[in-house]
Amino acid sequence: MEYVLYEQQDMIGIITINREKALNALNSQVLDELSETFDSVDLDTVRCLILTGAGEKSFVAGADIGEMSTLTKAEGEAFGKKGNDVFRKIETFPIPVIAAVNGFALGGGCEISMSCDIRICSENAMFGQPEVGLGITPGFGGTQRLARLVGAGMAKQMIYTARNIKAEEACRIGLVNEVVKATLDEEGNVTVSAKENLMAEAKKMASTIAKNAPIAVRNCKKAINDGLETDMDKAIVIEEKLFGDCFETEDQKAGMGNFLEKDKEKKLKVVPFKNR
Ligand code: DAK
Repeated sequence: MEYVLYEQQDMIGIITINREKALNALNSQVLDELSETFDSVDLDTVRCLILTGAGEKSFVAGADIGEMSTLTKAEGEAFGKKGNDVFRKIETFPIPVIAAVNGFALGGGCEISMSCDIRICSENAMFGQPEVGLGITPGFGGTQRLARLVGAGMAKQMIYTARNIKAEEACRIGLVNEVVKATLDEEGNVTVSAKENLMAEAKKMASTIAKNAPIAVRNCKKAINDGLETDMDKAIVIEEKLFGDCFETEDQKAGMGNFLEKDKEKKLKVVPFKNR
């Protein structure tokens, strides 16, 4: 693939949008390649994904403005559908996806990060929905997911003003969970870049998730996502069903069995969780 890289490290898959010259802006080809990459993830061996952008400067600087500028209404709609299909694929992907936001996350960049389960970012990250300045509305779910994540008031302020916010503010309003800094020596020189530390942190989080029971983790993702789309009475039924689904699995038997084991050694033994 030209614009998307994929590598698997143990039980973690790392997807990198690799169009650094255009600050990893999303054109149709990037969206197609992303879709294919997600489709090809080996769900028997991968338990958590990390999505990031190539380089130190930008995660994704939005949809490709050059490509969009000449679209007709029909083509704009088709482009919007392509993006929305990919973003929804990420959101409903069976295993968790962590966005490691390494710089600009503007427009479609902010939106793709919001379709991931968890966002952590480097200290130079910048988030925003600049669309109204370009004469359009956020079209890859921004009006919906931002309001759900940070509340309607804050989402409206960000979208109506088209103002970009820095990493610390994004963390304060709950758009990202954590801001990762560069490591400096005593003279203040960078010894490890923020991007490197960000990827190390993302991998640490991903491997913690990967060590837990995969069926339970998947069911938690589905329960949270599906539950948020409905009222509490229906949401509780969704939870009950997915809770029940965990029983009689090898993971549940081994997880609870080890805890109940009288032998202290066995009790603390890592459970050999299975993907079934
Ligand atoms: N698209 C295309 N190219 C981009 C780009 C983008 N979004 N952002 C940056 N680039 C390119 C620049 O054109 C430049 O290319 P060259 O001139 O070197 O060929 C290269 O990346 C480096 O950018 P700059 O020279 O501008 O770098 P600076 O450090 O000076 O500035 C910046 C960085 C991120 C502040 C600036 O590049 C910038 O403001 N970029 C645009 C950010 C933006 O407005 N993004 C939101 C795009 S709107 C839809 C669904 C969704 C959407 C639309 C429709 N439908 C349902 C139909 C989504 C819309 C968006 O995302």
